[in-house]
Amino acid sequence: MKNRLKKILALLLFLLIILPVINVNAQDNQPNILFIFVDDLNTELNCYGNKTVQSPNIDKLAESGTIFTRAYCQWSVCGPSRASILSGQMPSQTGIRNLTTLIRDVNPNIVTLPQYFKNRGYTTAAIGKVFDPRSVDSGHDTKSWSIPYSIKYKYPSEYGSFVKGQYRVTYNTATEMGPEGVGDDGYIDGQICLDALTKMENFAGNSEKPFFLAVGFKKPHVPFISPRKYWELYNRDSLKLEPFQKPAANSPDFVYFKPEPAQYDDIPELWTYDDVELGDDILEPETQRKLIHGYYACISYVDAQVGKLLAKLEELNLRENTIVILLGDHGYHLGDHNQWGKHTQFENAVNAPLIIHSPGFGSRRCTTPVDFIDIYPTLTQLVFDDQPDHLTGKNLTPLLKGDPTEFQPAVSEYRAGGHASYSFRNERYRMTLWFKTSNIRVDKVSWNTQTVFAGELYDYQTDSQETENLYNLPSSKQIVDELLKDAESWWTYQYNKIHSISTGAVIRKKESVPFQNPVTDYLKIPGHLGEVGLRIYDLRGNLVLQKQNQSNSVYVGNLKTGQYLVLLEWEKMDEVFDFKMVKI
Ligand SMILES: [Ca+2]
Repeated sequence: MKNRLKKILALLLFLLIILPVINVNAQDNQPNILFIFVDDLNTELNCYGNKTVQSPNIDKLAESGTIFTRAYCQWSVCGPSRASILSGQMPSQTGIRNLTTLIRDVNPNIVTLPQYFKNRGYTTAAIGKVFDPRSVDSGHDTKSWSIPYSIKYKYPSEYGSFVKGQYRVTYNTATEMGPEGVGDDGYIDGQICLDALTKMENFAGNSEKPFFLAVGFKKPHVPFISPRKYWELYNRDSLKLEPFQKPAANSPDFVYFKPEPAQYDDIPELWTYDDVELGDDILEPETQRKLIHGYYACISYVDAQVGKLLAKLEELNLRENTIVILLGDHGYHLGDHNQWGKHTQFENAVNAPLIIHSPGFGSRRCTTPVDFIDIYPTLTQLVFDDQPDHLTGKNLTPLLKGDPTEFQPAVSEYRAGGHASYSFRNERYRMTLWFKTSNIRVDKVSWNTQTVFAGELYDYQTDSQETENLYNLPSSKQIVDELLKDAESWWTYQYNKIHSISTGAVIRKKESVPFQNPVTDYLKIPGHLGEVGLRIYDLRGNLVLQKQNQSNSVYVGNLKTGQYLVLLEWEKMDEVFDFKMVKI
């Protein structure tokens, strides 16, 4: 009897050890994954309704799959958004809320989406910008890829001196139309595409393993430079400008961001962080049209590369066994609210394209708000019928099938002005909450409305341009209360889930800032910090100076003699440092 029990136990143990291995090596015609990331691509695509933009290849992909019109990133900046998408977790959970923290420094045991597929026998490879390189090791998160990452490209020698440094003729301009005769392969995205085509051919020739190929195109990220022929698709004079170019009425001023193209020599500095007030001016219409023209040309350039990838799938007879996903990493403002760039919680910064083509699922248009963290559990569901426990997103396969499904609002995080922010988007409204400090985060504290510092509410049914913040109006109370209930339910789910998941040792770097006291004309900031956000308040709590600073001293000579509170926030830190300054 004892022996029999031993044998059964041994068999069970054997099965426990062997079964996962068998499962891992299962080769029952699992689909390939082609994961296409497009940097800073917003929904200004033909298939999303902008009939001026020429995006025929992305449109064709959209026609063959599900196009999500309300898909939202979880943080409207490359690094945090990509880390969140590729780990299936909110930025507060990944620990990537800036552009300097390495994901495995704070989350060593994380299993990324490509790593999940690699662990189950897939060949995984990344080309171009998949993770933000500032969030991962030099191998582009080495653990994620079965094929080592490389970014060395050879540009055609006949392009001559043009191909140097930035692959452009002029230096530090926001836009550039390529010279005559320079083709797609004269720019990085053309090279990325060629690399992808070669890899696809290699994968097809070695067909015993399915592949997960992530291709990250770098345009339409600034600067807007692309081959000439894509510029020639557009008539600049007829390009439409954003109709609403002011801050929303009753919105806090810290929710806006310095326009991104202002870093280039050909774009005037209309507003800076030196003023507390927002810039009153908007860019000249010709400058706006130049930027929009450049952005559209870059979209068409990337679209052409997407077309080559899809044509290669057809040619290799892989189309019917490959799930194709195309997405932006966040949206992009093209002048609305006098914003050019991302870094906000407004619709145009957090809404981005998401198209999923899964063979056999047909084609449809989905208006349900979804999160980018839903992509990971959707892919694991589609391929392995699995919902890994460490993920906090939703499985979207019911939406791919067209089944009516009720979801909670989509949620985007952000941080500005020293305030953590969560924005909740349902089919009609967006409610954005700004909390008292940057430490009020879903991974740290349980839900408490007492910690809300400021709120925004936009009703897209009556105000698609977000011209007026309705949050504090008495007439909004009922809808705000309803949205707060949804927010509480989402927060509580996330908080409990994050606290039930063991993610291994979490290392958080801490540094201290010495006191600066007293100060005459210049306030010194420790130089090693890199870029810091600095805000100075008087003792009545009025903001008197705000600056985004890359040097180690800030001019405070214009401030009156007296005592001030200084808040310093820098990329490495999730916390804000505060100290007193006495101006003498
Ligand atoms: Ca980006």
